[in-house]
Amino acid sequence: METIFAPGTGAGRAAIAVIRLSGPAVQGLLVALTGALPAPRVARYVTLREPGAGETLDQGLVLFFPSPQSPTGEDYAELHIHGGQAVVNGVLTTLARFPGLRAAEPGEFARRGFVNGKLDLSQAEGLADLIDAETEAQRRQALRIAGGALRRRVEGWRASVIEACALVEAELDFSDEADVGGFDRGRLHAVLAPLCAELRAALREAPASERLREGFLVMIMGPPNAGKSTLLNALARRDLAIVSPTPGTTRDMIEAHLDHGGLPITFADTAGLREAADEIEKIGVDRVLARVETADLALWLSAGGEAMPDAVPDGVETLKVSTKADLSPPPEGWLGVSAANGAGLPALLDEVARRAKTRLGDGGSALVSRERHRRALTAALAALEEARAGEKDLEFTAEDLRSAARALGRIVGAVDVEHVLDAVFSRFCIGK
Ligand SMILES: Nc1nc2c(ncn2[C@@H]2O[C@H](COP(=O)(O)OP(=O)(O)OP(=O)(O)O)[C@@H](O)[C@H]2O)c(=O)[nH]1
Ligand SMILES: [Mg+2]
Repeated sequence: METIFAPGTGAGRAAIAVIRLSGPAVQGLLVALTGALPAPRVARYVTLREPGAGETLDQGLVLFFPSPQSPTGEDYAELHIHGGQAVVNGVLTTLARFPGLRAAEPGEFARRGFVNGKLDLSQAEGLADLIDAETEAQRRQALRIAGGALRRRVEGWRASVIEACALVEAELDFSDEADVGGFDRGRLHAVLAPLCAELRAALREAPASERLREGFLVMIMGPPNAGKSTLLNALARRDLAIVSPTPGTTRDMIEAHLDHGGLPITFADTAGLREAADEIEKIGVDRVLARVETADLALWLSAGGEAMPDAVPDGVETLKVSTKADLSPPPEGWLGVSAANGAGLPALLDEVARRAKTRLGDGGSALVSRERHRRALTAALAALEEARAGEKDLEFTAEDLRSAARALGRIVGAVDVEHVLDAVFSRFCIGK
């Protein structure tokens, strides 16, 4: 096993940087760098010297966690050094020259922790989300999952499936063929019915939790010159999009990510909808129409009460917003806003937030926050429903139950396999 190292802190100017190390060469390296092996789990202030040459690299704290009580389960150390780019580079260069050491791949520390049973796959994913969390509700959800909330539920479900499987397999093992028809399906049903209900309930919450990870997407749409870009800038309180009296100014989608009361809301400014004047504008308009299908809400902006064109797909939730309220009052049924004097903006934000909250929840009870989890749960539920229906021979029922257990095992990484692990851990940042 090679020993890996990577900065655990981000690049750029900072007071301190933390370099993480994990693997069998850690002890030898610490002696070579600092002159002695520090006591486990006690911070020690040391001078780091280049092994051999003896040149001083930096002074800082060193922490040593012997295997197996470490984040990776291996011998593990952290060097807390000065955060200057040259200091960090100097230490990294020295580490790379040390025999048996190499730079870590993205997610490799977490992966070693997973392999050594320090955390399961769902917790590793929760940790990755925690690092990416931008708002309070996202943080709450990620922390629950990193803390093992999903793992505990999935393990409970898996235990019930295995119990049901044992019932069926005992029947298959100990009865002769003729008796099998007499198997008491009632007991099986008693285990499976509540289990299916729980899986169904967890799946019902999945769309909200997945949306919370990704954010609530609001498309700002309308005819050219309606004031879409001006509204985006006013909401973001920054000059993100170009504003001009020329119709057809915006072509690309421009997004602003807002944290509104802990909810992640993305507003996207778009090209004005009309018969496009040129090829580039047409591409812009096509993109809007394609993207709006995945949006949670469309704001239809117009200064003169123009209706939404038929080209906009049905089924998209919309809110009619009358712009430039400083110039003329909104028509009946429209929410009036003025980016010029700020009128109506708080009401608009409140209305968007109200809808976002309904759609996203607050992360407090969420479990199934990823498509990977949702697919596995859906597969498990389908297999359990088959088993519960009891229309097939017991051999098939046993196979259905085994396949449900496998599907659940995939969520926590108890079964399967390298390609899932590669996919999950490669999306982590380096040093995680
Ligand atoms: N009086 C007034 N003028 C506004 C308001 N909002 C936007 N405008 C003006 O309307 C014009 C068009 O604004 P934009 O925000 O560029 O409009 P748009 O909908 O993004 O236009 P396209 O990108 O061309 O589709 C600009 O001259 C803005 O200054 C408002 O609330 N009040
Ligand atoms: Mg614009």
